[in-house]
Amino acid sequence: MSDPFKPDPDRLCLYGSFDSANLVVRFVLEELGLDYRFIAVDRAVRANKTPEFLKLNPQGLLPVLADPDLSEPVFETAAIILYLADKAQGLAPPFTSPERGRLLTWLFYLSNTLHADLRISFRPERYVADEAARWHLISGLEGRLIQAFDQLESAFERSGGLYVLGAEPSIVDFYAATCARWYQLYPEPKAFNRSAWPRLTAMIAKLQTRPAVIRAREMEQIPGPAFLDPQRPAIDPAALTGI
Ligand SMILES: N[C@@H](CCC(=O)N[C@@H](CS)C(=O)NCC(=O)O)C(=O)O
Repeated sequence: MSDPFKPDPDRLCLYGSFDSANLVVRFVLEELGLDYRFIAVDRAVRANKTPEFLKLNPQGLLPVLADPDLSEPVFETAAIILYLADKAQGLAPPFTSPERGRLLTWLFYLSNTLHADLRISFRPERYVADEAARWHLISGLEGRLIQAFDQLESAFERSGGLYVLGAEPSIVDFYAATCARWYQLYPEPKAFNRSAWPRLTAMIAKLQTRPAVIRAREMEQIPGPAFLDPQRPAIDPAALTGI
């Protein structure tokens, strides 16, 4: 049988399922104007746990990016978006820039802290079997998520511009905005505290009007605004066979 996840020999391939972490990568690909193929991985039938997919990412997680220029696929959202920014020379200051440290700090903060805690809040049963104990985990996490947005807000305060690095958006802004999206939607709807996080609110409100963001969210079957008062995707199952 042919391998449904075989990478293209001459094109970037993004593997994902709608509104999963691949959404961040999609925003970045669209914003950078890179040509790529989206390969849908149907999590409902655990396609991400098949031997073919595990060859791409042994964790069985999305997203994965395959690039014919690389010896193996890249996984981990932060690694992929940093790779793309460097490849296309956009959305991240170069290695020699004084701003590079700031970009790395907040990129790794998002990946290791905010995104990691959000993932636990989405699927607490994977971490704690006991239901009563799970409640304690969830309420502890809620405090940590609020602290993470507080930290981000202070980074935006210090930036002197709308975005974390100042006047122009970077991969960090796309990642932070998508975390804000997921926070409001999963595991159940909740409000984004606009008065506690006014700079973040202004940033995500502006970012969601960018043509690349609108294109990407439409491709991911997401109606309405991407980041502020977002909606869950209206998934067309036919779209899961690949785009
Ligand atoms: N640290 C990983 C997390 C990726 C992740 O959690 N992906 C989710 C989708 S948002 C996934 O593939 N879940 C499938 C599963 O848990 O089986 C990254 O940043 O790429």
